[in-house]
Amino acid sequence: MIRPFTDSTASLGDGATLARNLDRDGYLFLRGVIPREEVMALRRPLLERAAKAGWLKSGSPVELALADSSEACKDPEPRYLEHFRPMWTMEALHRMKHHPKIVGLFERIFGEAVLVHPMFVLRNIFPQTPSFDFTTGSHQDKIHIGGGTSYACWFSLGDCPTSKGGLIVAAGSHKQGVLDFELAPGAGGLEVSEKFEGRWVGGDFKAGDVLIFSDTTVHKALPNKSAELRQSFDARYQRLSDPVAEVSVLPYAGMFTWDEVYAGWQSAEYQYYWQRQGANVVPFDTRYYEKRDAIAFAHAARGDLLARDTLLRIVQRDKNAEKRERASKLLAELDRRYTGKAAD
Ligand SMILES: O=C(O)CCC(=O)C(=O)O
Repeated sequence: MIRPFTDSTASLGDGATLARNLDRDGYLFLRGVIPREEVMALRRPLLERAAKAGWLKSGSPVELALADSSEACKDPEPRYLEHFRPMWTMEALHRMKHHPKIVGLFERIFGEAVLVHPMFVLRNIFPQTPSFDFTTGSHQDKIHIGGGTSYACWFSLGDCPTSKGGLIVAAGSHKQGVLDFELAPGAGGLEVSEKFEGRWVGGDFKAGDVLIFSDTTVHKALPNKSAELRQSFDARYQRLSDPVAEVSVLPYAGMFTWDEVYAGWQSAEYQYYWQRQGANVVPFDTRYYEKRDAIAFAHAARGDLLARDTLLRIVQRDKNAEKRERASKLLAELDRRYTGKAAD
């Protein structure tokens, strides 16, 4: 059962209450933080890109975001990343991270200067079908983000009723540190072992509503049971005085350099801004990824397809050449076994 979010909108201007609620519950649900028209203005070019990628039903109005399920794909598949790439470099999307309403909110909560993580995620989640499911499993961001304590700001690019697969959180789950996890098929590829029955809270999002949660808050998505592509945005924020892991100041998944990202931008205001701010960049703590990868290698050795996305991530992103090669071989074996083809 999912209980409704505790709505903290009435305390939007009161940093002390927001900080107290965030510490108590591990999340804040806030209505109308970003003006609706600004979210909708950002949604339009992203949907146009999705249409160009063939992800939307041809002939249907772009603003309806009706997905073409025969084109369903997901991160980190190469055919997803090919179209994701020009989306992620969009200047307007990066500018949104710095929205004064979001940064102001964190300034009030922290009572000090905020670091906006340069790295953020744009999600394009196709509807769940019998042959496709990319529902994000329950996880904690700390594993992927490292560094000091950071907080996610998640919002949907457009309205997102629960049927369209919005995010839900396990209230109070942030107090137990990093929890044990297993591999999972959804975004992020992991799932915490504890079920948190009776602790889940959620609700419908209107464009402009945001969900804030800490890097140890367990959260997951609901399945996208609508006919639409669910596009959403999640960026991270922390105290400027806290350390930030290198992975959070690099572009998405090592896909490009910042100079490549910035190539078509009009303004330099949000380019390399964390360097001017003097962010305290530290190495990424790889211990959780080492554990994830060991689990994936064991699954792959048993011929379990669940390992595939993690193997792909290792091949695309791991710094260790030997590990990349091992993952690449196992990937090819899995693909031969299940499709009769080599990995794409
Ligand atoms: O949007 C999703 O499905 C996943 C989002 C998420 O896990 C996050 O923002 O950390």
